[in-house]
Amino acid sequence: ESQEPWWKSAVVYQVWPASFKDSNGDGIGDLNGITSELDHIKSLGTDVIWLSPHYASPLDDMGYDISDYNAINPQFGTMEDMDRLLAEIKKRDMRLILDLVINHTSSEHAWFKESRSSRDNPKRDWYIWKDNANNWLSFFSGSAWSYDEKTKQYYLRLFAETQPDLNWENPKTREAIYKSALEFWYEKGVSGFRIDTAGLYSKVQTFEDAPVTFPGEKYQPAGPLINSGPRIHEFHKEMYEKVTSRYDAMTVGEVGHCSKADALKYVSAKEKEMNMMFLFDTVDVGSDKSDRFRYKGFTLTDFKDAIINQSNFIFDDETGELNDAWSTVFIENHDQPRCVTRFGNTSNKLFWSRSAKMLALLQTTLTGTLFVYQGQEIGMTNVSPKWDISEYLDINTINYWNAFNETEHSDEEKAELLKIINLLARDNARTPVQWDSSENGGFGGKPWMRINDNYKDINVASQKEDPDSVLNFYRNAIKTRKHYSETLIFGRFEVQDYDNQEIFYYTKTSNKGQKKMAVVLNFTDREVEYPIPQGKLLLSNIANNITGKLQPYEGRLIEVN
Ligand code: ISL
Ligand code: CA
Repeated sequence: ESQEPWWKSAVVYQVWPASFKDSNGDGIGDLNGITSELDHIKSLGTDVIWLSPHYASPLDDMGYDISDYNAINPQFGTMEDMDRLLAEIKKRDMRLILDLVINHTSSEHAWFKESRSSRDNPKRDWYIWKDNANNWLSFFSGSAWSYDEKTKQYYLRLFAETQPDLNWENPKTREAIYKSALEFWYEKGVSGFRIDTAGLYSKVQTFEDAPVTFPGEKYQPAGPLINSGPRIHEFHKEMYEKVTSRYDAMTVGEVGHCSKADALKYVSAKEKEMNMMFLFDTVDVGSDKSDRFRYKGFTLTDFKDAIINQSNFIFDDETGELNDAWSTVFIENHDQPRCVTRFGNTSNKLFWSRSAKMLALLQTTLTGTLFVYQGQEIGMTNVSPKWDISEYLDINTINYWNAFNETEHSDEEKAELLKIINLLARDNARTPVQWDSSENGGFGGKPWMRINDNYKDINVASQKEDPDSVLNFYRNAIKTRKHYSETLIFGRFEVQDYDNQEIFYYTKTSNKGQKKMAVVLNFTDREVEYPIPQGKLLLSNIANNITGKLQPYEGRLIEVN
């Protein structure tokens, strides 16, 4: 669509640097490794690369704990490497967006070191210091407050102990954030940001206890006391007005959960805050919103609801026409398990390949800006359930497991939690990308995190030239998406046969009324008889042998007119 901004039809590929590719053999992915694989990224149909944090950091939360916004983590490379990466991205007609982590810094950041040095330090108020802690639960288990011996006060840290929350109430703090975290990089030529924890900056200033969500627990999710708080839209408007509006930028905020009305406050164009946001309806399906490891499972209708919620706020309730807001399409990122394990079937090679492609068909036919996470394009899977808990390295997983073990549990309860961890832990997305079948999967030196055991079967090299591979299916599906953009990227989305627990059937209709398409996906491991809409088959994950029945995990895109 020529009148639409470029970022609406863009395909974004997310790179998580520590595990993408290691160019110097130290076992840690790096910027030069990314530069060396830009042709692979481009070959997918990528327009934008989103780079997860590359900044100086102790890596307690793998870079989401930044100690200097204007320096590169030496383990990932140098500023020259960054300049070269950016130049090579532009050479290939792609753009780069960075991660904007501004709810908190690392406790190693100079601002926090000053802030904690004395109660009357000019930067004391740049963070949130109190004489008493309340009952707020950290996203990484336990209390959200840490006691500082030296000045005898508590500081708020919604994530790890080493991730103190910045005080957005102080205008000087906000100015400093805009200058060092945003302007510096815009001036270098990046095209925007993925805004980390974009809903958390405005805390209810009474700092009162949160109501009980989890009975019997000492700490409780702070919920609306920290999410989309009283001044959140004022802060985003200011950031937009003072910085973002001066650039041709793409911004995508990580918001998580919110109502349709609240969603529009963030992403309606006239609000001038951000372009689009990530909602977690799909990735949190089956889990408690405040604790993913409290997992109950879900039905296909729950899954359909989740997909609906992630985009319905961009359509006018009455006319069905697009309004001035925009949404995202994603099913994986660095905080999520692998979609083929979670929503597909990895029990045998045929089901693995077909269900990975079925999920690709789902993703490439939904309305919004499409995001693909590294390794998703080759159907990388969760780690083996046989992995010992000590192989998991993510602070989120480790803290949760330790907190759980502070109280007595039966062997059964322990085994149950380990199963859920294996299904849902962030570690699943963080194993090294599987480039080929050589030692360490072609990633580089002995990786900092154990590579997935299946790298000999699932890797880029073996899929590159195979026309039936998951990788080539993604490439084709993205081509199809761009070719029929009016319908697939911008079209109206309507779920049909909502109550069906085996088949996910929806239609996409161009707002200009020219094309109507049907997508039919069999989410079961069985052959299913189904009245498949008639029309021209545009894409399918079964090369031949198309019949009147749907094969296990079969998916079809049909032009119905
Ligand atoms: O993954 C989660 C814990 O199970 C989420 O609660 C996650 O922490 C939340 O979505 C915020 O995520 C972002 O900020 C975190 C960082 O750890 C995540 O990697 C990042 O995506 C703190 O910066
Ligand atoms: Ca390296």
